[in-house]
Amino acid sequence: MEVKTSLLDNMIGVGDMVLLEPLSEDSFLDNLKKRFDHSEIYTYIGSVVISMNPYRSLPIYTPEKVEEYRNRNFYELSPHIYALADEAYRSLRDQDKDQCILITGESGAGKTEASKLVMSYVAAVCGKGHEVNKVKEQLLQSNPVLEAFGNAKTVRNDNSSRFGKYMDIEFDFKGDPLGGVISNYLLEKSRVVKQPRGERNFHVFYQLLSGPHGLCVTGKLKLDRDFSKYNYLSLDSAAVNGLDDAANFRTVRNAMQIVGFMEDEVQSVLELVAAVLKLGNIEFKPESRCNGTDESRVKDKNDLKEMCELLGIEQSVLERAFSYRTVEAKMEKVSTTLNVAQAYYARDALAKNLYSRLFSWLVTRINESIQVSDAQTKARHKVMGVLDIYGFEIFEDNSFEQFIINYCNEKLQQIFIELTLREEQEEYVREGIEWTNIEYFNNAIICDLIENNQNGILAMLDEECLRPGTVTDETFLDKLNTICADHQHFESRLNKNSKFLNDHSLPHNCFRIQHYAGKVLYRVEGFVDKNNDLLYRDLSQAMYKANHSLIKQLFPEGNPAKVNLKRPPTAGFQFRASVGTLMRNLQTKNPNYIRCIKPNDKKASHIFTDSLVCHQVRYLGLMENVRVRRAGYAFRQPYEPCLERYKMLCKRTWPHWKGPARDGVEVLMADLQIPAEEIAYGRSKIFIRNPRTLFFLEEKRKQCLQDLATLIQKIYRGWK
Ligand code: AD9
Ligand code: MG
Repeated sequence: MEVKTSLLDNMIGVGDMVLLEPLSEDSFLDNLKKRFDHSEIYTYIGSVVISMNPYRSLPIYTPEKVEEYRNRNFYELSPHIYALADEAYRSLRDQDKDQCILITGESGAGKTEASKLVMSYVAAVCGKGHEVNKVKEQLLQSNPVLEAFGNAKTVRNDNSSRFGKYMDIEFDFKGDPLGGVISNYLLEKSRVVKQPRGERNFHVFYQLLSGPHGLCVTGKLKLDRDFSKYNYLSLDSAAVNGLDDAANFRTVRNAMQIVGFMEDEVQSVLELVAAVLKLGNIEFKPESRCNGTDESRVKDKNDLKEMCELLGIEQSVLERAFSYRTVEAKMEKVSTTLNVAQAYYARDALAKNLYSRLFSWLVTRINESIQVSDAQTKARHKVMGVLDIYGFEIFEDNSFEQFIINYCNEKLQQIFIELTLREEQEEYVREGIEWTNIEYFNNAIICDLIENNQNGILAMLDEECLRPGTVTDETFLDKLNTICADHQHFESRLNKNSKFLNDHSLPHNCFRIQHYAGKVLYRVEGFVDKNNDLLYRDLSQAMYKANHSLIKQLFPEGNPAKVNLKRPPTAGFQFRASVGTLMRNLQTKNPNYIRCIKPNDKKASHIFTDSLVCHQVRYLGLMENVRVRRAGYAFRQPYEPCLERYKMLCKRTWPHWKGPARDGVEVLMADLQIPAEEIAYGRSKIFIRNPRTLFFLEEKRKQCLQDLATLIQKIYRGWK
């Protein structure tokens, strides 16, 4: 039987880690390696799918494969992401259970590819017809658009998502897709103005410069094809092997059209992208004033002129905003001058804001196209959410962004713990099945350290950002040191009583958090600034005045009628709120997990670096996951469907069993001589300890169906 060869073949390791004998970290890694060496990139832990990045295209995503996995049970075929997608989709369609697919793993592990595989599988197996196909196409084509604007080449991944994405796909009662809603999380906007060595800016900049001559060079955009002409494009890695920017640009434009962007909208978007490039080329020089201070002046006005022409901005207004800043004090407006450093700061802040607001606008615009109509919303519909979000990050230099990303991962781990581990245990209690408690680390304490409303790190950062007087990253760190000093997951040297006083791996300008995935050292420099995320009002007003409808929309706070608006919420506050919403959303759904693992740091196929994989296995909590699964029962099913499926295997239950389904199942199992220790009878479900027992039942059933078919054929021939 196929099941046996795929899940239990010694040559290629076991397909379900629950079956691993003996279980240890070494045998776990060994099994992954064995399978990886045989191009078996998927392995289960019960219903969780581990996905190893093969770094090469494998022939396992063909339409034939889709057919193979369609309507089949999880254990029937060898492990595959399609099995998970099929299970989730059928459970949504047939049992009315909203689903979410949670994909985690570190950068380059294959999350985005996995999310696209799930989406394309579901698109292939769900409804047909002109309207439905249009919806599917729009949902799928939103990917290249968002990837062009939100992905970039990094040292870890040539197509790294620099934003988090959650997409709810909505279906009608028949399981046909109606539309969707995308939420985006924290675009890494600092990349717009500066990229680490060996990395690129967002793909779209290079794509546009590689676009048709008439569009980017001679047309309104007046761009130079030479990447090195632009300050915001890093010089050392502009061209990436295997990335065809020109071809990708065509794909993106085509995708924008399918998603429903109008030609003039596409043009506006490209104007904005071009404007960011030109903005980066504006440079400043000091001009001495009689009081001995320096005031900033734009050096060469050509780029400024071109940028202003492109966006319909009055040149003198923007020029002034790079030399002066209006501060309001006690209802009075005071103009202060900007020095050169401040002017560069203002320029970069404007570029980051322009780009990140454009990105959010794109998401909103895509949502307008793919959203489900009011009438459809009112009708009963079902939802499948797909979460593709940055994995845990531990770099040499960790800043505000890593802090926020790791916070998000703590929250996801918490959901994982809550839903998988705790639910598992609670189900046994509910079903009245004996269960020895498994100890597991609950990371709620770390989430609390970060997000507690009163004394959490984010709340204290906000307090510091809103406090009048001189606020610096150091004053923020001081505050942390006094308030968090005793927290068992917080480490810092500044506090006199700190037990880390002599820990020289912990510099003075840093704090360290012991995350569930490991210790991370955060440098506080930039925390206050990034959390504040302020744009000088003169700049937002200059943007609002633009004779360009898109720019105007992006800077509503520049409207002079709204000057007295309250300060916008901080970046940390917004992120915490959106993560909170996301968690509440996920908690209402049935979770399906894909845990992605990167086999090596070289983006190479066929290389399996043990230490790297081991690290990921640890911080994804996979060993814990297997332990819980093994301590309990690998498979469970309510009595009715179980009896219905297997009743043909026993004369006493076939064709009809009169009486409670549970009694029928007991009779059936006794008749098949399934050992008592293999089975537990819960209040509403049967629990099967080992998947092998399930294989045995499935095999028997298949045999029985074959015998029956042969018999029917014989009878039929006899009649003829
Ligand atoms: V990041 O956090 O966005 O930086 P991801 O999303 O985890 O990261 P991604 O899905 O982009 O990683 O995968 C990285 C690269 O690995 C892809 O561009 C592919 O070249 C390669 N990859 C990943 N999964 C597969 C696969 N199933 N088959 C073939 C794959 N190649
Ligand atoms: Mg990605």
